[in-house]
Amino acid sequence: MVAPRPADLAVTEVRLTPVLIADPPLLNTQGVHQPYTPRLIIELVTAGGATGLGETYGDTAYLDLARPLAAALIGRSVTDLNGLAALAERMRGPSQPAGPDGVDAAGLRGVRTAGKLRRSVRSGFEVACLDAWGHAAGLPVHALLGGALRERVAYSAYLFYRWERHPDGPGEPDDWGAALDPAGIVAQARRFADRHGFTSFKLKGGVFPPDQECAAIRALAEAFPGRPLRLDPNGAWSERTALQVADELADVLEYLEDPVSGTEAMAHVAARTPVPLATNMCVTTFEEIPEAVARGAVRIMLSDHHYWGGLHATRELAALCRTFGLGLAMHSNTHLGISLAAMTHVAATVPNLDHACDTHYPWQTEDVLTERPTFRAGHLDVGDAPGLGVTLDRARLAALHRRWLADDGRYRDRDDAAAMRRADPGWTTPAVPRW
Ligand code: GKR
Ligand code: MG
Repeated sequence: MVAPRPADLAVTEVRLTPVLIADPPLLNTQGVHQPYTPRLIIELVTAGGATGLGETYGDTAYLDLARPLAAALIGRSVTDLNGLAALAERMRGPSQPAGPDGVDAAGLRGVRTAGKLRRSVRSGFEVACLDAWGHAAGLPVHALLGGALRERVAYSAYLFYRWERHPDGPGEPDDWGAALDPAGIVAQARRFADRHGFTSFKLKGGVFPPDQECAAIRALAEAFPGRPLRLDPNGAWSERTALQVADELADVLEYLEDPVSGTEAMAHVAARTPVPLATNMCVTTFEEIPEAVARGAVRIMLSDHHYWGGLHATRELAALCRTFGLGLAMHSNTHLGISLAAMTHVAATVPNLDHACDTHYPWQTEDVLTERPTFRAGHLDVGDAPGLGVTLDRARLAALHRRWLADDGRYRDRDDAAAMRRADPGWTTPAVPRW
């Protein structure tokens, strides 16, 4: 293959397509997933005719930032990722907060700040640039990141308490049934293991009183002896409760994820238990790392390339984790196959990927790709196809975009508490700590 000429790598067109994708009624401490959730699909075209795909959050605040960034990208090279980062830092969207705007009720992603919004949008464009560059050069994205260190990436089953049906309209029904007790969670885990070969399991907690969630973890430990288990209540517990749970489950937990809210509380718990603590909530920016390290608040960082700013930022985070002796794995939110491919490529290049990555993907029955990524024995193959190695299904994209267009605004901004109020009109987002 002839190397692309620099002029061929200039962006000539950017298409932004917001979509609504089906989501099951998964429970978390803030409420329940709505029947549909927004994502943004980004397509780039270069002067040489290469195309690139990216994906990020699709809520209004992200779209408002993506539009000016898309316009500003025209004429720039897909290789200019540092320039993209600088450009994104200068962007302002109409609904973008000027500073910290409190806890992100939609995504349990820690505090949503203007900077984190910008980085989440930038990450979608960075992935699209890398995909286009890879197509132009005939190289996989992992090669553009320095090369894959492994041929496959391990993922863990992401177990959720869930209802059988949405309280908020029919959505797209599935055949998983309800899972509201230890037996239901074990049945769900078995199905994940049978279907995808997962051998480690994460339970989303913070939904029921902690003794019930401990019983579910115990039941998993009996059903899958010796398998790595994680419990993540999204900061819903007091320090006292967190220590009780850590004590109770110390022999079976791989780690406890965000048992309490905030770096200070995490540090207090970390100092009093041998169970490792992981986070995707109290440390979600580079600025938050020094305090967390100084206080010994976390042992494992759960990166999310969306809000850390992309695949290069994920590698920078990995380097800091190596420096400070912290473990690294990956967090996920509801996402499609483009983001899963991006996670897999970057994960393949990180030397210190110490734990299986999270993914919501098996819960997603819809995608915008012609072919869904397939888990084998709980892993995804990294592959050497150019770019991300995925192909857009235009008909599916158009159908999911039509759903977004037809929406009256109810689902365009994820709101788990609003969905919960359909079942329980008196529901308010619980104060922290909840237990
Ligand atoms: O989708 O309900 C959910 C999760 O709670 C998600 O929003 C979190 O961001 O999975 C995430 C986590 O690990 O905290
Ligand atoms: Mg988490």
